[in-house]
Amino acid sequence: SGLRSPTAASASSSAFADANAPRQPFVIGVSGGTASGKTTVCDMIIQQLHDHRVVLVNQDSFYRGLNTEELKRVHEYNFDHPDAFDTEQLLECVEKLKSGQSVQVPIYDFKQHRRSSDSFRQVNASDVIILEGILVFHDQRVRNLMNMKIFVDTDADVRLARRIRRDTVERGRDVNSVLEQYAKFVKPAFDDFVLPSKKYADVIIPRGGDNHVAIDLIVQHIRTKLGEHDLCKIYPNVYVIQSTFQV
Ligand code: UZR
Ligand code: MG
Repeated sequence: SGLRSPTAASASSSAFADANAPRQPFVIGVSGGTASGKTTVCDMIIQQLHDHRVVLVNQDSFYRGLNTEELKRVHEYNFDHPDAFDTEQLLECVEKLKSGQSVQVPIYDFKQHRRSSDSFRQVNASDVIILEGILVFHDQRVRNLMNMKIFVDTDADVRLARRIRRDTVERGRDVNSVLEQYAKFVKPAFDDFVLPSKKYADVIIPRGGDNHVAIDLIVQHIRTKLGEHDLCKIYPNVYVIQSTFQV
């Protein structure tokens, strides 16, 4: 007969692994150049998935705090280089969330270039984890934790315009320093590290948060994926039979 115990059936079919085991969260990576609309895309996805538990983890939170020497020469510090982030800590954090544990995410201050020494943000287990940042596709180990990778593709002039507005209004900079930093670090690092990581994306969204069609499609896909797991939970046998065909 086609019926087998869930454990036997799942031996070679990881997607339908033990139906009684707690399901793993669906991890989405959202990358793209600075001020491309990553956060907006994430917010729109979260809004549309209001009936699920979704958490957003920003790579920015894992910026290493600058020491006194680095702070003195902050204009020479490259915030757009992969080494500016504590990737080991980010990795550990996402691994924990994926296994259903809650984590403490650091709080980074863009004005002081420092981490808060005494406070963290508690992030709890959830159905969907969104990992957002300019370089979230850079490290292979982090990439491997993702079930879906989205690259937000917005023209460089649009991004620079937004970046100027955001850094002067929200991050306490003056226009000259923003432009200088852009030419010296942001643009070269985009060309060297961010753009080459676009090839890992499953989906590329042109025009960022303005692209409602793309966001609808992505949300539909996530819902389908979450729905599969729900079905698996409610009617374990349906998948036991299916997975024997797959073997
Ligand atoms: P998004 N960044 C700062 O400007 N200051 C900091 O203390 C830390 C980071 C910038 C960083 C990068 N670079 O371009 C941007 N610079 O934050 C990434 N220069 O943020 O993904 O929201 O654009
Ligand atoms: Mg952002």
